[in-house]
Amino acid sequence: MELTDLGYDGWFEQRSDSLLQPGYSMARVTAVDRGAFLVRNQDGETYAEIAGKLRFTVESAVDLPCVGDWVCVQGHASGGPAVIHSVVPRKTFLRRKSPGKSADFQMIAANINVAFIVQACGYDFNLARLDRYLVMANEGAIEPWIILTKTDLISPEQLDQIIGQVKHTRGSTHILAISNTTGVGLHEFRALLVPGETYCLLGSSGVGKTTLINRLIGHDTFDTRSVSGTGEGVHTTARRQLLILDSGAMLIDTPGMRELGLLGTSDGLDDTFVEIREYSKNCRFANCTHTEEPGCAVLLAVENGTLSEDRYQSYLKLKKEIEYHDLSYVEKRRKDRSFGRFIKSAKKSMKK
Ligand SMILES: Nc1nc2c(ncn2[C@@H]2O[C@H](COP(=O)(O)OP(=O)(O)OP(=O)(O)O)[C@@H](O)[C@H]2O)c(=O)[nH]1
Ligand SMILES: [Mg+2]
Ligand SMILES: [Zn+2]
Repeated sequence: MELTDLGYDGWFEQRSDSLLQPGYSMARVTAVDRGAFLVRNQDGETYAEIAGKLRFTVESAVDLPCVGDWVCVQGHASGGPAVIHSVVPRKTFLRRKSPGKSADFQMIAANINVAFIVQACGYDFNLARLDRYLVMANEGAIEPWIILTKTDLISPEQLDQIIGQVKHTRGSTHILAISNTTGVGLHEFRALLVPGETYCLLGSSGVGKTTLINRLIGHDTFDTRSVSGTGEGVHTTARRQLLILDSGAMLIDTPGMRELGLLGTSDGLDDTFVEIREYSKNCRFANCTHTEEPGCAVLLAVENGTLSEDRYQSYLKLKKEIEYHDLSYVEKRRKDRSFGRFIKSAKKSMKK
């Protein structure tokens, strides 16, 4: 297996040249589990650790390797753990805000071509949550596909209705309905996967992400667990890992995300609500917030029914959330800096 089979190309080569030192080699991160890594290159897969220097110089957790990253390693063929010295810039990424008050981000995966946003028909299907994932994919420059699973649990009419709902309001997004149980749609799903490209499965716990992978591989390699009707249960998949299918396509399984109330910057928002961006060009004020301004073309579209109320509310909610987090991020940085200055001057006065 060559590096190109793992997705390495000129884009990464250009950006890794200056990072490679004698004795280093390129490898791709295939699994991350609480600070332990698996990396793979033409010589195979091995455990890896982060070099102390890398750990202590990163400014934020997002600068540490995540699954899908290209990294420069030392001692890949040594038999012991390889040492990761640097992370090559990411072509695309999936990230979210860290849970809790901190304004930092958490990387989910990097260098993904397509994100499969998985929702189970029935209890799990939720347009607002879908939008969150779409924003996340768009922000990271990743093409999203919506995969509806468990179609065997609903009637064909119900399925038509769900698909109609998605197409009507999120028209441009690709959608595929499957059942891991009956096998419907699996052939079409397989046909989407291109050798050498990387795909990521995203979605709540219990929607059937790992089951889908097991179906593709043809045997139950990875643990799955049944869930109650409401989807309540424990996470089955505990770590993020990249698998290489026989076809040569790569798939990243992720643990289900319980709460996705934590989005990144507003970059992804406009690309997700394209029609709102279009309407807003006709708002009277350039800085219109589309909430109360006179001459707001977005409000007008809601009023005359060309923009659905639910879509508009979804937009407002996500916009508010993103702005809140953006602000807290800027504030945090400012505080960090002034704290740094405080430490410095304290040290100086101690020396005196
Ligand atoms: N009826 C039906 N059940 C399914 C389908 N796909 C998966 N399941 C069942 O749903 C349960 C959860 O599936 P998993 O594959 O573990 O779900 P997951 O998305 O990987 O969950 P996490 O790893 O916790 O994020 C299992 O009991 C599966 O057998 C499907 O298409 N139809
Ligand atoms: Mg799973
Ligand atoms: Zn407006």
